[in-house]
Amino acid sequence: MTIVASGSGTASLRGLDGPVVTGADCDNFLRYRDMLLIRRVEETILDLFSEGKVGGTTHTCIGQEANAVGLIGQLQPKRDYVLSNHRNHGHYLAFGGPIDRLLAEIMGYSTGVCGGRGGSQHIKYGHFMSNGVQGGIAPIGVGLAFGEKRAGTGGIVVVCLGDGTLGEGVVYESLNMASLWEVPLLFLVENNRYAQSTPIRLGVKGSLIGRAEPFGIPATEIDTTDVAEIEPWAKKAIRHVREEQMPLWAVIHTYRLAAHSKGDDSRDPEEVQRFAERDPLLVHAKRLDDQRLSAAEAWVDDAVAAALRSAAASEFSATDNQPPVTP
Ligand SMILES: Cc1ncc(C[n+]2csc(CCOP(=O)(O)OP(=O)(O)O)c2C)c(N)n1
Ligand SMILES: [Mg+2]
Repeated sequence: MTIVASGSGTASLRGLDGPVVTGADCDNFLRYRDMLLIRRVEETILDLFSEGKVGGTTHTCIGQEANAVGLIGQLQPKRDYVLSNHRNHGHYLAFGGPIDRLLAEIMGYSTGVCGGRGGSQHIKYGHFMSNGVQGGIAPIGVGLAFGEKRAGTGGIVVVCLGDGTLGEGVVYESLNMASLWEVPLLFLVENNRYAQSTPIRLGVKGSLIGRAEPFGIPATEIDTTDVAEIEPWAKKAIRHVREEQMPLWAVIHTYRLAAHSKGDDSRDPEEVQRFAERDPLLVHAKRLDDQRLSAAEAWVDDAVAAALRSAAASEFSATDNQPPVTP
């Protein structure tokens, strides 16, 4: 295996300055590297939060990285669209968003992806958008997918929802319109079994996968944190939406290993520990030898440190009234 690492602050998982890896374990190496990068970026964000450098709040996807890499990582950033929610950093990074401009955004700098005005939850970069209002992105996704279908681009739209968002009526209005208009929209439901501090048994009644059936929308589900299982399942789901140009409801049963946002965790520590054994990084690391694991760690540390340097060097904050830097 050959690895060429780079320390550019503008690195992204879709960028040209990632490590060039050849050899039989290339795919496994890249999956691991990408998940590790998401983990380290979010740990950095939590550190920045503790240092008082983050305005507002932030939500990490620690424990759910396999969903971002396994599904969002299979999309085409120039053709497809991702509409994410409050827990969006992993989706953004897996879709190719630059690391430094995410960190700058979260710190309120004008060099952030939204000029420092969106913060952690409201991100726009290329074909990626996120919205902190639960379910707020679902109808936008329907309209976007309708437009793509009419334009004949072959692009698809992914709308990311949490289990706790299944109580929002707008999700069902969106399912109805998506089915009526036959749009290429993949509803990705990440069931991490909690909505803030409310366990799913107290917030969601009935079948998760069965919720699309009354609208005539096919559904698929997977219960795993293994990126090597999610990826082929996701490729099939994406292919279905792209080829049929029709909606699909796709549920991943997963677990959030960190707090809902920062420090607000009332879950049973024994339960968290049990799921920590299914940490996607631990699960996938078993497929790589020590040399490859160290190479991934080194590249990720380098990339995150460079991105942080680049973000921190930003001269202006949003309050300086600088125009946003557009992607
Ligand atoms: C319409 C609306 N109501 C309430 C909130 C506050 N809120 C933010 S995240 C969250 C829980 C969301 O749970 P879930 O959909 O399961 O996503 P997860 O946080 O588990 O990823 C709540 C209640 C919000 N952002 N939007
Ligand atoms: Mg949830």
